[in-house]
Amino acid sequence: MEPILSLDGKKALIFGVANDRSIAWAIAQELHRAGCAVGFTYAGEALGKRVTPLAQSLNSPFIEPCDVADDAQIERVFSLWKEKFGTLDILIHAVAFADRNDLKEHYYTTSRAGFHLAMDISVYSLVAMARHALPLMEGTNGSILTLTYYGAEKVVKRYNIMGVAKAALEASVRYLASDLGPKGIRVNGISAGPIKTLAASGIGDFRAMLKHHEKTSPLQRNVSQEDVGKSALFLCSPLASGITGEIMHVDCGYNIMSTPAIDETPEKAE
Ligand code: NAD
Ligand code: 0WE
Repeated sequence: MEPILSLDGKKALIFGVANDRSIAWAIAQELHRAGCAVGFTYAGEALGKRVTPLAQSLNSPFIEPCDVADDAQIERVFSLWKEKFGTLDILIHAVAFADRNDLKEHYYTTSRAGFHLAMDISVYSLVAMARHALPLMEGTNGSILTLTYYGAEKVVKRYNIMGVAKAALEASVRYLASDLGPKGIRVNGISAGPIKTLAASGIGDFRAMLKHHEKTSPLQRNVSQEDVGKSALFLCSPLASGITGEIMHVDCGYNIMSTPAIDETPEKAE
């Protein structure tokens, strides 16, 4: 009997691996485990040293630099991919960036340059990638997936411009899903709970935030990269053939809760 989920013969291109704690790396491992060939891009030479051995451990046939702020670099990556493989089945967008100084204090202090930077790297990059992926994905039942966060929906202290960028990213998922649906391409997002990755390093009080999530979430724990990786595999697979334009929470249920009833929270068994 056929396995319920196989991506044998499929090809994925993954943006956003920085190291082995990256959410994109967990997604890559799940896709690879399902039989999918996985290609990678990385943000600069410094990261190339980290990403190359990881990619090689999954026998990756494609490892290229790409700063998503640069149209020419995006163009180059997709044209190399086209030469090498002709088609693309799965595109993973796990890229976000804002000026560190804009992730402190208040939203109203965001400069025009800081606003543009966050929107450019964290939102426009998905639009540009989708446009370049379109001719490679037509007729493949392709799937595009991005990563978002609860700060798009509700105010999360200090997330500031990134919350506004993620709101625009989530709206972009819906507009892209509408544009690309007639070509058979699905576009979705995963709204992940907080995870200690490079992008979460140096964020004040991140440990307190993880504690709060653990106490408040119905599942009484934090999400892992693997939780997100498995849900990403589902959304990119034929099991999700009827799902597009969707933002799926992978957050142990945190987003459904209102004020935490601290006194009623059962102590977690240690
Ligand atoms: P990470 O630091 O491992 O990944 C972020 C990636 O963005 C890095 O690989 C970095 O190189 C890349 N990047 C930044 N600027 C770039 C540029 N100009 N060009 C190309 N790449 C660039 O951290 P992560 O937590 O795995 O983040 C992946 C995604 O998940 C992000 O979109 C993030 O917003 C989202 N997310 C993270 C969390 C969390 O708590 N860690 C929660 C929800 C959503
Ligand atoms: O999307 C993110 C992180 C995005 C991010 C992180 C950094 C740190 C380093 C974007 N740009 C930068 N720029 C840097 O120079 N997350 C969902 C993780 C995160 O970041 C927060 C959070 C959470 C959760 C920032 C403030 C409050 C909560």
